[in-house]
Amino acid sequence: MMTRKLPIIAVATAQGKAGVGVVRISGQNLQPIASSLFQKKLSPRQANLLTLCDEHGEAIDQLIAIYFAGPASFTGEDVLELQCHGGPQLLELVIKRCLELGKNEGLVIAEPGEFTLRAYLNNKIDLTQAEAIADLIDAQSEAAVRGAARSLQGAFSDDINNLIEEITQLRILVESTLDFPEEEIEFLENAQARQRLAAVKEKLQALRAGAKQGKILRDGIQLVLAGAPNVGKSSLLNRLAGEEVAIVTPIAGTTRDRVKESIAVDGVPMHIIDTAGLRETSDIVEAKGIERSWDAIRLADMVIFLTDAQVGNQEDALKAQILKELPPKCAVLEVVNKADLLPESPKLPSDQALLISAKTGVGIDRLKQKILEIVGWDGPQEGTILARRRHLDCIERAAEHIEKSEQFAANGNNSLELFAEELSLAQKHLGEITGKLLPDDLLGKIFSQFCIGK
Ligand SMILES: Nc1nc2c(ncn2[C@@H]2O[C@H](COP(=O)(O)OP(=O)(O)OP(=O)(O)O)[C@@H](O)[C@H]2O)c(=O)[nH]1
Ligand SMILES: [Mg+2]
Repeated sequence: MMTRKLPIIAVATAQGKAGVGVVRISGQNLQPIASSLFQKKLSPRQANLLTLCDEHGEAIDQLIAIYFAGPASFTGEDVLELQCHGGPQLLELVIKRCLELGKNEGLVIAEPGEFTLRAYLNNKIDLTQAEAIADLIDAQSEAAVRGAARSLQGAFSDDINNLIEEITQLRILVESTLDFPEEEIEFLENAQARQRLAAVKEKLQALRAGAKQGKILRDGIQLVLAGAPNVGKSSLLNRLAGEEVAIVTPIAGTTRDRVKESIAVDGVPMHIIDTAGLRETSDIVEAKGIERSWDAIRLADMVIFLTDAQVGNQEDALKAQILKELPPKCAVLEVVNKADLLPESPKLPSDQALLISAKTGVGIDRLKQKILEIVGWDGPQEGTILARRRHLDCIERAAEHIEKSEQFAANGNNSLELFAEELSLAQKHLGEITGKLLPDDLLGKIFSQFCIGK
């Protein structure tokens, strides 16, 4: 997929019925295909009302065709956009007819993300912008849309490129000094190398903080509700979701399978998983469910350990067991439920613990805010950019090399080569974000996550 040059075709609009459905073709020279489709040469950037006919000359659809001559197009190649009527069967016929008429030119169905991949390979967009297109389409909240749109406009790439440029300047300085060992220190002092390095470090930290927020906004939080049977996990899920998604009964062991529901709090997606109550059981079905509870706990970003206020703090063994299974960096929040059943507030198991009632809704808003606080969400902010784990990893690796380079810079003589080397490694990791220095296999992985037609 990575290097094929054949013209490609796909439906660009969503599956299902709609007023309009767009079929898109991209290739190095599409005039021959356009001519066989419509028996005329299409002028670029003009809306042409045309009829596409089958092999017997019967109309398949009347449509609007727009020809974008490369490189002034989305992919950088020639692009032919057919705005058809939006029926799934009709669009399939249009595609079939185009494939027949484009056979000589080698027209094939596009792979997922192939249009965007071509835009990237033809330098129309960089990798963060390509990712932003996927994120913009997947965005589930207004904040996520705005964050992805900012990335697509190039805000994130600009920050990265500015930082790379500053590191490059510093590298040039250090590497040119290497040729004059006797003047090393003085030269670097005069050029304020250390101050410049400190400035780079500061910007990198700001970038990391921003990317962390962006990642929360994009990926959201995997929140697992865990605890003994009957404490009210399913009731809490229903309360958070605002609808009856899980079955609630007074019988312990009601929930067998995981129940998932996503909500947005403050624009942040929360993917909540209600699990089977944890206990020893001889029931085979329940035991399977409990196994799944543990699986969910092992993949969580945060676990809400729910207890029943009437039972008191008798769940220490279970809590210890959960703490043992948690993935690194996963937080646990202790929440005591059924507050409505007690005449006064009970003593909570810890300072962080919260008291709620899934039944009456008391404490639920506080709980939502607490979850956001624990994952480090600073609230919707001007300029937040949607970011991915991949970006954060690259930024963190770059930061490590900048820290090392700082140490070498402080050592002065004899360390300058290492100083330069660390700078170059930091630069390499930043370059991976925008895709300037990215291995092909990783590129394939990123684009294969797109759907067809993008
Ligand atoms: N009074 C009161 N009852 C509650 C509250 N939350 C849940 N309950 C009741 O407690 C019982 C168990 O609730 P569930 O939500 O099914 O508990 P669970 O933790 O999902 O139980 P399992 O699925 O068996 O593990 C039901 O009768 C609920 O109505 C609450 O805040 N107050
Ligand atoms: Mg339940």
